[in-house]
Amino acid sequence: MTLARSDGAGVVRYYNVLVEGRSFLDDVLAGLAAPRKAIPAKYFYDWRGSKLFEAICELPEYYPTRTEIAIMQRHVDEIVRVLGRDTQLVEYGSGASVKTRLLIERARPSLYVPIDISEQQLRNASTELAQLFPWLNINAVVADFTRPLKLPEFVGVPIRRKAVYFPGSTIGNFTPDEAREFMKGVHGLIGTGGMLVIGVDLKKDKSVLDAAYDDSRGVTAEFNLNLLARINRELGGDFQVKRFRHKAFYDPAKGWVEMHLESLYQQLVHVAGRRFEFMPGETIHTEISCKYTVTEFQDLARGARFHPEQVWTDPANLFAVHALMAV
Ligand code: AVI
Repeated sequence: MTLARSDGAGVVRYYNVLVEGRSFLDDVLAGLAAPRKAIPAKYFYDWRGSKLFEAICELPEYYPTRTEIAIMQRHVDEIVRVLGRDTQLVEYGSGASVKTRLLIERARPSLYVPIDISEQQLRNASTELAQLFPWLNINAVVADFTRPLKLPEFVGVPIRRKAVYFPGSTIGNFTPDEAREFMKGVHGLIGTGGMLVIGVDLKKDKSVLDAAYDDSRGVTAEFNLNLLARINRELGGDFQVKRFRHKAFYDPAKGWVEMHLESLYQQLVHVAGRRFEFMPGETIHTEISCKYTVTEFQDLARGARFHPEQVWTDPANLFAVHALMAV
């Protein structure tokens, strides 16, 4: 555990509970060797990928971010009423976002625990929050929340209830089965009586979803293709990025958006001394983004022993924020 304080700001305690598991290299080599090539979406977020994702959130076609913010702004007092006071508020994601600030300002948690895999992002966001809210106790945890997680024991603050805030519809980047398992993990973390406030993108017209994931300015394409550039930078790969194209579409039967990187030619690529062949039209599957109706998500939550307490949506029914209680 390390401590940091900057002038006029609160103290931030940092913990690192990253467990050595499969590395970026392991996952890329295994993913490219598979009969249907795939690389986990969590590897989008190097420094450049995170900047591109911020740019996606500002795009006219990418409605989720601004819609979720509007829901939070309109309903924050009701959300805080459901959460209660003196909570230990855990956030999946390093969160110095508008949504997080709003929730912290109104809920005034006894302890705020942001969790992120990127230590740099966690430090930047926590420093910013400590300056904004000098009264706030921050225990920041470096961890991979896509894997089972056990938090360190935090001491010295009165906690009436544990709550998790998981905004951004990041839950959609898991398959429904993975999402249920993940939520069981959250249940274990907060215990019976704990609350989960989670942003979930709603099912909607295919044309809206196709545009949201294949925007006219090509920012999402750049975000997806940056994965190949990252492999070149960090793993000594020799992808010729221009020989691939971004492909994204909503599959109504599956209820999710799929993103792929499609090879435009027959070509050979090397990563860390291994050789991979691509046929024209062959793809690397890079992401799914599941969309749920309110009832579908509530059913999924029940499967992880969560009781739906309340749900807030926007007038156009684009996005939902669910409050769920662990039972
Ligand atoms: C982070 N996640 C919720 C985004 C999504 O909408 O699934 C990632 C993203 N991929 C393309 N655009 C945005």
